[in-house]
Amino acid sequence: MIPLTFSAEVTQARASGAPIVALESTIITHGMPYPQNVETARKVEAEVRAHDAIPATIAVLNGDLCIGLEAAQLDALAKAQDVAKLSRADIAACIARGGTGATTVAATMIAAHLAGISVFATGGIGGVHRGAEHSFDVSADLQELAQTPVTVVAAGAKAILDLPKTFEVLETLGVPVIAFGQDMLPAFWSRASDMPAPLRMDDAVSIAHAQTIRSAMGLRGGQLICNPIPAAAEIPAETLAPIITQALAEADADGIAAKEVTPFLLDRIFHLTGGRSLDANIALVLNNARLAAAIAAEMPAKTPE
Ligand code: PSU
Ligand code: MN
Repeated sequence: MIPLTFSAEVTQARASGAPIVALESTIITHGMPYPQNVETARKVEAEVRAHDAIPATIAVLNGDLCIGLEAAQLDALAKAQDVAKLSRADIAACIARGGTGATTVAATMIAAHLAGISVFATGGIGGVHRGAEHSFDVSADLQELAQTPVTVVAAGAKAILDLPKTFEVLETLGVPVIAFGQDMLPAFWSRASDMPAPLRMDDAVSIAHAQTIRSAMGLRGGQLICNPIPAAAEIPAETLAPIITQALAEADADGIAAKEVTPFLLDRIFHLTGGRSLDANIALVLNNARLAAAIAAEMPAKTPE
């Protein structure tokens, strides 16, 4: 196995057996503008600590696969320009050339699993893009959920994606999609959607237990927990629909493709909502961090692989 670089607090947590929550870094470098990105990353880490777990923000820095970043490393990553966006396909090449890159949901799951961490909090996962029947643009995050045993806490997927197709693919891949505390799937910026959740759970113990049984049965892969945004922070779907339509049209007109699509759309929606989408995004990530800390506390202690 390649050597992993642990932050001081993650090293300590591993030694004492304290619960650890993995956090991704693409949300910092490609998902939010500076300085809100670094402020949010710090707040999310603090939220995990406040709920009795240790945060492990994951990134590749100068060829080191870092499990947990020191404060100065987090600051530098948030300010850096042209950081690579790493998924399953390119994380090893980045490490091999001594490069620096931020990890997507897929790459963060891979690194978390290598480090023996089984719970991961983020905002939204990648999925099936609208028009995927022509572009074939389907995020590698979906396949990763099918093969790497990490429970991912998200607020669903964003309506920039084709949500029904995203959930169809997850069903095909055999990924448990679990709504937390409600019968409907949440839709990122809104608590409700018109899609019933395939599964529902109401407490962290059940979620941790389900992952444990899955692994004990030899079923590969993780689980996707869809945690609704707090009511006070939600944006109605009607408000966002025309903005998403406009952002998608701009992406099309500008010929945006492949891994640039998601960051482009997130940036356009941030500007078109006058920053409101970002406030909601921050609130839901913090909410996901809290739930992930509670799930991590219920997971059986794991021997790092
Ligand atoms: N969705 C969001 N915010 C994000 C992302 C997705 O609401 O920051 C990021 C995550 O890191 C996710 C990645 O894993 O984008 C998906 O990119 P792609 O669609 O290129 O696979
Ligand atoms: Mn893509």
